[in-house]
Amino acid sequence: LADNALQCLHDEGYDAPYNTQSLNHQTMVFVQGRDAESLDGKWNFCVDLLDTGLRQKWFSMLPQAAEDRLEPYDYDPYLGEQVTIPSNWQMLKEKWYFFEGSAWYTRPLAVDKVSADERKFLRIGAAQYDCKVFLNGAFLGNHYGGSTPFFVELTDKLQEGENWLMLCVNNTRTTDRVPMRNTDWFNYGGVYREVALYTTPKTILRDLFVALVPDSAYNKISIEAQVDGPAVGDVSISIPDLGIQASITPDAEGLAKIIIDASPELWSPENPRLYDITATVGDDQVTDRVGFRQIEQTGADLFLNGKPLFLRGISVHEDDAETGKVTSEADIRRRFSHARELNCNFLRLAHYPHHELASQIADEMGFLLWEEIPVYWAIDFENPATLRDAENQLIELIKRDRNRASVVIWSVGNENPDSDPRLNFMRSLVETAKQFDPTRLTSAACLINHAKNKIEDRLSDYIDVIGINEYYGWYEENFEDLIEIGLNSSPEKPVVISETGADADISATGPKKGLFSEAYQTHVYERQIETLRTLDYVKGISPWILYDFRVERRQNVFQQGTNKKGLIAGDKQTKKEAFHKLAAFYASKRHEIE
Ligand code: GCB
Repeated sequence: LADNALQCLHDEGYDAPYNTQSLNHQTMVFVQGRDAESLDGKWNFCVDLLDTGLRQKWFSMLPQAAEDRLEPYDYDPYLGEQVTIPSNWQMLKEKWYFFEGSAWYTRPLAVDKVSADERKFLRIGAAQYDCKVFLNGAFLGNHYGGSTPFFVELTDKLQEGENWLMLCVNNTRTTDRVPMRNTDWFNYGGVYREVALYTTPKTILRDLFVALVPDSAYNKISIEAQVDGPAVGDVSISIPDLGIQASITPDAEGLAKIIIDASPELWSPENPRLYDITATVGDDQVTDRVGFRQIEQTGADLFLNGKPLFLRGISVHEDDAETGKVTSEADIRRRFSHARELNCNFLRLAHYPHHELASQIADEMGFLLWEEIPVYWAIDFENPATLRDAENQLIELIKRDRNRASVVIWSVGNENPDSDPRLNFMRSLVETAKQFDPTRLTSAACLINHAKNKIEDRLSDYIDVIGINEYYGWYEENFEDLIEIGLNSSPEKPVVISETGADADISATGPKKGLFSEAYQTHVYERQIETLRTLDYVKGISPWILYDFRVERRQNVFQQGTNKKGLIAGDKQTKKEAFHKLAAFYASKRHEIE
């Protein structure tokens, strides 16, 4: 015992060697069109509140029969309980519901043959929040950020026969993370998106970015492919439906770039036309389905393919009463079909990167998307490590989704209190977004100056679309103030009301009138719609929110752990009256525009 206590004292920096943020956007690999071996399914599992695993180095233990084991350690990664990946541990056992800390996942990985001509990449779809990866006892790297995919190259590290993979995932909220300690969504933990192993040739296409060249009169396509590995000649690109067959020679850094004349049929919500594209280098090949369209902001107007655009939106979280943050194609399709019933052309995927299937399905069905990173409320704006983390999450999101025509806005933050450090932080994110993707617009949920009753936020000078979350009729009582804000503000850029709404508990015990009643929520929507109709610089709205969602902080008798601002209850079926009000408003808006 004494030894143990001493060891703790000595080891207060026990996790320092592993906290590297070494698995970041630079390790990403383009995966569209690649075959993969799924590593989903059963993994051994143990929660580890005190980080004993890092102190005792559980990852260094070899598989052994219990009676032969010499280490008197507090866990044996090869024995005991199993859980399924993807999952959030909160949804698996009641006793893990509020667990915040590290948890360990272990599984074998059988390799038939290690080939000198191949590379192997592990891809983890998302793990909340940081994830340390170990293979056969060796630490391979750490990833920060709970909603973007990351990769670990396992080439040269896998042995023939049995290998053991271990992941240590930690969801502790801290002030320096993105998001920080305080949010209005549930702090799920675990590996909650798919895990897979990719086998590739030695030389790969690490990245592929395809887009219509902005302002090109819709007749130029730009293609950028990043080759990684020994030179094997040109990159060939084929887009059969456009008659494109091109060959590009990579530069010394492996970057192959070309601008090609082409006049594709433009992608839009009314005509979500996608083109198959294939890129090949040596023995490596990737494919994608890409739409071509142009999103622009001029003055206070938005244009899609040159036509004025009004965003008829709805905000959504990734949350499910049964599965937590784990989602599925069926869940995502249900969400889009509800959005269609609402007559939407736009969804705000709040407040973090959603599952990649969302933008793929939006491409196919014809929805416009706002995608976002969790720079939410008062994060640690003065901390360079926090900025690095936010930037990395933004780049990983952009690299994952920048071939998706549906995505028109990258949002870099939500309701961040005004200060110089915040402005510098957010400006830097906007610059990063433009650097990695000059073809889309940037936004953020900005601030209202309540003293002046005016839309006023220094950040609006740097972004293309001014998002505003306003809760007149809910947090702010007086609707007249919204009218005054409308009159006092003359923004030079388009405004999107990125949130507005009110809670409604429609259960049997919900109130029949006043706050939290369905009638009151309907009233708020009616007043909002009436007022917003008169503000001509408002170029879209995405009310809060499609479905009721789970969150720790909401504990009054009507909420009971749920934010009830949904237009549909948490069962994802029962519509509230306000749903129909919004659907009718959007139907009228659609006809006004077309
Ligand atoms: C907001 C936040 C959102 C909350 C919402 C609310 O302004 O952006 O995350 O859930 O208000 O319900 O208070």
